[in-house]
Amino acid sequence: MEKNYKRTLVTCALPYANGPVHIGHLAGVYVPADIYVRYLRMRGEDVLYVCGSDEHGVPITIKARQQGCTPQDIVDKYHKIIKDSFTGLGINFDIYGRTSSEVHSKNASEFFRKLYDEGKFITKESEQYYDPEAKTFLADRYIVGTCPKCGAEGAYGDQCEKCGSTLSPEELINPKSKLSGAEPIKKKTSHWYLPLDQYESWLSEWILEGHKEWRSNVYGQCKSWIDGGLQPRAVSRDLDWGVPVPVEGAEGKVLYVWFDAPIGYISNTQELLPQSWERWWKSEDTKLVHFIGKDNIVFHCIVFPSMLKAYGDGYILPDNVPSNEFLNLEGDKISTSRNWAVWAHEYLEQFPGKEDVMRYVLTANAPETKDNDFSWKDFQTRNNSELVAIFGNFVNRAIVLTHKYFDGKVPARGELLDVDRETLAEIPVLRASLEKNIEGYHFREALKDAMSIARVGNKYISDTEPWKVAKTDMARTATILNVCIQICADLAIAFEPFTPFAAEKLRKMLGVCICAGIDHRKGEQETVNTYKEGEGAAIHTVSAAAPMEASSCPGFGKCVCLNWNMLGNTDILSEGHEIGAAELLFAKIEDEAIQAQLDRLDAIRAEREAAAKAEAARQVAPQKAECSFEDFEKMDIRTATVLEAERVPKTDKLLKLSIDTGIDKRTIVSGIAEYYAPEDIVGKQICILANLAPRKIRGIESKGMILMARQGDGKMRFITPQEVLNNGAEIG
Ligand code: B3M
Ligand code: ZN
Repeated sequence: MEKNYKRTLVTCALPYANGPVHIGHLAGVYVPADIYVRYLRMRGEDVLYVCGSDEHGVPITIKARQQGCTPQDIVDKYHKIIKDSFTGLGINFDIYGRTSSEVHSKNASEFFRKLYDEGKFITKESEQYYDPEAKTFLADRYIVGTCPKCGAEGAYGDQCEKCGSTLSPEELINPKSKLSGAEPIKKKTSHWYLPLDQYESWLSEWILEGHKEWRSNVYGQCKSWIDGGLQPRAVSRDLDWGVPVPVEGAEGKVLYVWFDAPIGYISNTQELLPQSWERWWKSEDTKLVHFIGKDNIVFHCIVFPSMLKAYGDGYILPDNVPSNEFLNLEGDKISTSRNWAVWAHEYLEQFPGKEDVMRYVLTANAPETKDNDFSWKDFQTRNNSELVAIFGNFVNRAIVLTHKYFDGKVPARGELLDVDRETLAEIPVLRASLEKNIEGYHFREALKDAMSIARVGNKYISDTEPWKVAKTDMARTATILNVCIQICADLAIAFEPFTPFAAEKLRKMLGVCICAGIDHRKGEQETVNTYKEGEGAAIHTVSAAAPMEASSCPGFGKCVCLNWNMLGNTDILSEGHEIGAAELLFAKIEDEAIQAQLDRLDAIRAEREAAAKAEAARQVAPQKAECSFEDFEKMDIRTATVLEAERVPKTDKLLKLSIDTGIDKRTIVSGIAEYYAPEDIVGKQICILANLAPRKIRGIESKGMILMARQGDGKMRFITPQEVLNNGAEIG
């Protein structure tokens, strides 16, 4: 049932501060969330937008160890990189907090303590791996060994990165502690568990009955968890990095990262709004929406809600949990450890001024219903033939012509013809569709609607040809350009959620701004996207680095303030309104820029393939079953010399060799063409198995076998006596 909410709290999954964010993160979580928030803000709704770094968890401690620094150093470094990436892309949270903060530590601690005091946890003793040398329990990630599935070395206790199998430490062959190299032993330890089984029927009713409208991937995962039967889940760990378990006798134990991280949403809200945070978390009038990646579904739909339910005290539950599938890169899974990614901070450096292009492409290609692929060619095409050729081109023509014929003032509109009326009538229809799509979390479709407005404009100006009409009929030209300018204003509104930098540029060109609750004309100044208690949603001009001052608003004094409700009005800008100079909204992306990216990825791929080959070369086949001396003696192995060699026609692998065996001269066909060229082996002394039963290979009788040494990667070499001997010398 649609509820009437008064405000919306939007959270984005807290990125782990153990590495930068990449396009997969952006497409999955942050870009869609930002579209949603910007849209609501333009509607003048009360929105709070919360995110922050997730600074606990084992991967951070491992990274610190690898780099010889402290976990705090790691999170400090990546917190800044991630935060700056978001800002650079126009993703301006009201707060971007940290789970290593004081506020959070206190809050998460209290949260645990209340559940503990009220007996909401059970304790269980279990056997965990322990490093007897380092004298510490080992998280699964700290145990490495041989993968039982694919035989790769260095598989982790929870996963083999080589073959992707999920593992448990028990399955590893030859498990070793990553800390000391010692063989881990099992040791008893006790932990607190949240008995999820007790929340099963409540969850089932709330989600499976009550939220059938959730995306099918989210609903489906919840259903399979609940149908599979929920188990108690440990909420503490033996680790020295995290929020300490606030209970006597819990030395060396911290809260499990997935227990403390979602509480981080609450802590960050508290940090921003110490007085009024509860309004956002404990009021039925608040709509809570969690934007997350698909690997986070169970934590946000099952675990965190159960924690909140256990806590009581009026905490609200999410109204929706939009979650995307994964984005691939050039046909391959994005992987941090394999460096197969486009990193947000690098993109911002390499493509300055193109923040919107990435936002646009990631939305147009969003993996909303299935995994999707990002390719640089597609990126270029979408920029050049959509943003530049449709949106940018239309706006440029409209504004340039308005300057050329009407001195940069919105011309008077005369009588409307059918084509004008029909064109203008399309906008409200697209607006309705756009709204429905954004509100239903279908951002790809919503973007298509926005782009359709630009297509409508582009078609209109091409069909009506004001540059030709101007030669004969200025009044008609005025009407056409008036309509065009209205459509430009529509675009400035409709694209604000998707391409905020271009929308801002367009607003400047049109001499307008956007306001939601703040009136520039009174000279009020508002810092961008900083939520002020009691004042409604913040505004607009987007760049947090340079918040716009009222007096620098191009419309200051005679301001036209756009808001969402004006989208599709036929008179957004009235006759005589002065517009600014034309500027290009988007620039073409040339082949060289794309090629540079493809080259970078090719280099990474080549490096990876070389490493995989080297690894394969190191693999040694296990020893064969025992054979008797008599078995061995049956084999007649001799030295021999290659007299002639030629390729066997129509084959890639076979060489036909003529051999002097000392006993006779004979022909042997051998599969070594990949490793030796015929001209290089004539005259070489080798070893052969002389008494192998003759076989016909490709119609050639082959008598005997050339003995070769073969590596794990397939590379082969002759076996040659250390000094040249007579042919026919026996080996054994
Ligand atoms: N840091 C996992 C992730 O980035 C995690 C999200 C926490 S949200 C409370 O996939
Ligand atoms: Zn494996």
